[in-house]
Amino acid sequence: MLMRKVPGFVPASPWGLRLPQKFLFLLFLSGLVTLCFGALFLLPHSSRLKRLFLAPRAQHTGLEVVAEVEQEPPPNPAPAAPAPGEDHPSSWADLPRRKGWLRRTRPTGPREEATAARGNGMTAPRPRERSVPFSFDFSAFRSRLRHPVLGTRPDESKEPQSRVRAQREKIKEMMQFAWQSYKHYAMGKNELRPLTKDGYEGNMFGGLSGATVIDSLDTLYLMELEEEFQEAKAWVEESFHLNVSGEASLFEVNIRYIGGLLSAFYLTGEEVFRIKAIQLGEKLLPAFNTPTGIPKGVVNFKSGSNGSWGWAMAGSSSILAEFGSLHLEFLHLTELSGNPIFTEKVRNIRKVLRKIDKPFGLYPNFLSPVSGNWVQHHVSIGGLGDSFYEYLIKSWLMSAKTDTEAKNMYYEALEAIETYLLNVSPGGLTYIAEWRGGILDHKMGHLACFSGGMISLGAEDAKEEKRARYRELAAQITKTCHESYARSDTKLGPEAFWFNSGREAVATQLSESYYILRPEVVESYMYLWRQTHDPIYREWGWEVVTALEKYCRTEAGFSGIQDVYSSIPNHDNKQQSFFLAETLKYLYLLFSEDDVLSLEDWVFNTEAHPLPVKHVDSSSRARG
Ligand code: DMJ
Repeated sequence: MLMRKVPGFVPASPWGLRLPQKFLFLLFLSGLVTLCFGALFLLPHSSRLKRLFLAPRAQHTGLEVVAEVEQEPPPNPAPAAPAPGEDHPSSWADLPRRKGWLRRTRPTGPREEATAARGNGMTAPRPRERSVPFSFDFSAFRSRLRHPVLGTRPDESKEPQSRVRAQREKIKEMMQFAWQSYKHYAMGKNELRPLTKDGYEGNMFGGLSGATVIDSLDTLYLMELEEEFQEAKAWVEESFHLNVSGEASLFEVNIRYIGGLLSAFYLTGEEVFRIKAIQLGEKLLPAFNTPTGIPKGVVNFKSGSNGSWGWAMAGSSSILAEFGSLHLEFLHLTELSGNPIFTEKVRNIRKVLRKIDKPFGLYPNFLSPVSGNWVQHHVSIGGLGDSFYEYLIKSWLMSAKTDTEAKNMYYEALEAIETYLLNVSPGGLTYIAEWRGGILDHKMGHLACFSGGMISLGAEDAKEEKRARYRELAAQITKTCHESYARSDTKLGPEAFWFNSGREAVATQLSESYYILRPEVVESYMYLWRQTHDPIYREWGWEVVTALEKYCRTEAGFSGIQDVYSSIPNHDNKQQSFFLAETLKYLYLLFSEDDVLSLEDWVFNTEAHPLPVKHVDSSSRARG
């Protein structure tokens, strides 16, 4: 309709509305718009609309680790309550809370990360918080190291071609061969099968792949195998996926994957390793959902449920060596993520173990995660118990000698072991037996041979009157383990050896006569060498190198053997990932200077992945 201009009338709008009508219409319109936008935020399931209307956040392919900062921290932020007996209040986990920080990790990438963050006890975002990227100050960390990571290397052109250098080069060549064989035939699989020339996944890793890649990273770095290191790193960047859905061993994933990634990060500062370690750490958290907080041994990556090994006391128990070997890695996960949850989990394990009655001061191997009671009184410093003791002394060392709770637990346990398990055979060999409710099994497993190194490592901080005793004990146990090698035809040691009926340090049945490329004996040689510089340890180490070359090297990699007492090797067709992580690394270090991965700066996790000591003193020289 055409509106004509009529005198005396207030002009109407082009649509023929008068001013009051126009005002009312605009009021109605703006109300409508407000209502629509409000609905975007208030109605459920509005996330799709939000994505349409709101500016997208930066896209990340991985997990962005964020710290949520309280803009107005409470006036007196309460310090974290120390665990009973804990007298190191400035431990790592306290730090975030003392500063009034609440931190969490926020998944922003693929579905795998979203799944990882669910059900792990992390707190929801709080109002008045903003997100900032959590960053770890890598250069400050490096400046606190007391020694260059790879030592003060002499000018090689001036260094004479020494025997020890040639020995080191030989071990490097073995690593290169082991890696290249794996890469050629099994890249991305967990382990290489050198006889069938293919890969093997196993059933311990919940569908994760590339155990050998992750386990090899730091050894390749240490040996300066630059090209091989880059191959391994590229695989982690491109092909190491965490969206897996199998059942995994908490222990194995922790020591191999998380340990390997943490070390790779601390050695290189490459973010990919830090991010993946944290993501994987989060995937393990459901294992701790038990009445006591003692984790179960198995975690289902898909459902987030947990379980115990069927063989562990009819599925009712968690295993000492498994739940007792998380402390080092979990403290570093907190350090690198800012998320205190990792430290809280392992601190709780400590608390349970501290409180519980220990028969004669000993720690049995099986504990119920439901009741928190021991399930059976089997004590061993070998399989099922071993790395629990190792992590006590290493927690003390890694804390720059502030974690006195760990120190006390370690020396108390060692006293009990000395009193009840230690024996000397009629032939004069010192060994640590196994204890079954008071009855001794006079045997040692290959796994127990790490204890020579551990006791040597801890000798210095023992009570004055015990130091010499522990040094001697470490040397004697290591000598016994050497005997188990020397008494075989291959000069490699069996899986278990006995001290019975006049036969000493030998396996008594074929089922215990195999050698699967394990590291524990050379591990002890390395620690004893660093402590004593007695050339015998290098001699013994070289015997192992020679035997490995002769009996375990095949056309396509190294393999375990089924009977160390047969000089015609029957290979088991498996190049274990710990051979690259541990055996070759410890051998290489045995023939290196003491300041290469110096024990003043690093502790090795139970898979030989170096983790840095938490130096608080920043006055030391900055080194790289
Ligand atoms: C490795 O995975 C670790 O050393 C673990 O603590 C025990 N078993 C193997 C090596 O033998």
